[in-house]
Amino acid sequence: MTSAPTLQPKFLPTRNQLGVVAVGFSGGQCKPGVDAAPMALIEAGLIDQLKEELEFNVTYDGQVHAYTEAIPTEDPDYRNMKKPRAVSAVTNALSQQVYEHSMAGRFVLTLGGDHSIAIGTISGTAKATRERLGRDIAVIWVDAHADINTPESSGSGNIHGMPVAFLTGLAKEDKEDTFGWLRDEHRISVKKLVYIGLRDVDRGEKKILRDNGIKAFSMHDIDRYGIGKVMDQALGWIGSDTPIHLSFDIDALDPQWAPSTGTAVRGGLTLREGDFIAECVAETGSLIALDLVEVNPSLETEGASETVRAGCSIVRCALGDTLL
Ligand SMILES: [Mn+2]
Repeated sequence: MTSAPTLQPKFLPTRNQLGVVAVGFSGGQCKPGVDAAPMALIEAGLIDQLKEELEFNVTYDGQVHAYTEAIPTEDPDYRNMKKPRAVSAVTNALSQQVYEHSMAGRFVLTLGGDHSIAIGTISGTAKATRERLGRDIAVIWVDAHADINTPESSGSGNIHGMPVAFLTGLAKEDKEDTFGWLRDEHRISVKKLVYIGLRDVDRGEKKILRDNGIKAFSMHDIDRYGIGKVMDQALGWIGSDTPIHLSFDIDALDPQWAPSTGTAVRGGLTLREGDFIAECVAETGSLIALDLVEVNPSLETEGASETVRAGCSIVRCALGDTLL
């Protein structure tokens, strides 16, 4: 297919060290099946492609983590959150795994799982990057949704709609067993957060985005400027000297390309626009971690393999695959 990427990463000691974490967790929302995504992506050949075509040296423990031992039997709603202790415990454990890969100088690829897991992945790279490089990370959040509800502003109580609020500190933690483990070293600044692909944002979230001056490129911006200019602006906002964590929700893509996902919204990115975002971020040489979340192979029979295929393509593009 293509030759191995030639880009030299700026914030990793070597080009080709990759840590993979497979997270089979669906407790941040209500639909079962998203926990099967890592295995579907791996069975579609993703890790083999990364090894063979992109020449990555992969560190992967061979397990899809469900963290069943960390999930409490009793988990009543708390401050409107559903399964708060389960999501807190899982993301805490995941944060440590991602931190260890990142401290070892590996690019960290996390295969979700629902988007609540980003509380674990981003907190892990934020902490490791502060310790390893003394630097704050930037986050590019590609999604139909802003996922920035606080427990109080959320209508559903599903925590996969809240990860950005916890990561930025906009949602306050007040108990040790419900995200009380999140410390300043785990957090990200609202100034270093950029959204791309938004089109289903709650009223309360719009206010949060406005009040905090958060940079967001909706589908309207993509229609107006085209994805090329939007990426120039998004990456310009972050600057060329900041490590980037890319958190990619497959529902950013239009359901035409990725129908098998829990909260599909029409009017989304084309397959190429999704790949292009990943290619542009890869070209910066600043990317240190990637999440691919919300692929749910059980929701569609025919659309599932297409959705998995789209997910694999985005991961390959973010890891340096190019068309020529
Ligand atoms: Mn999301």
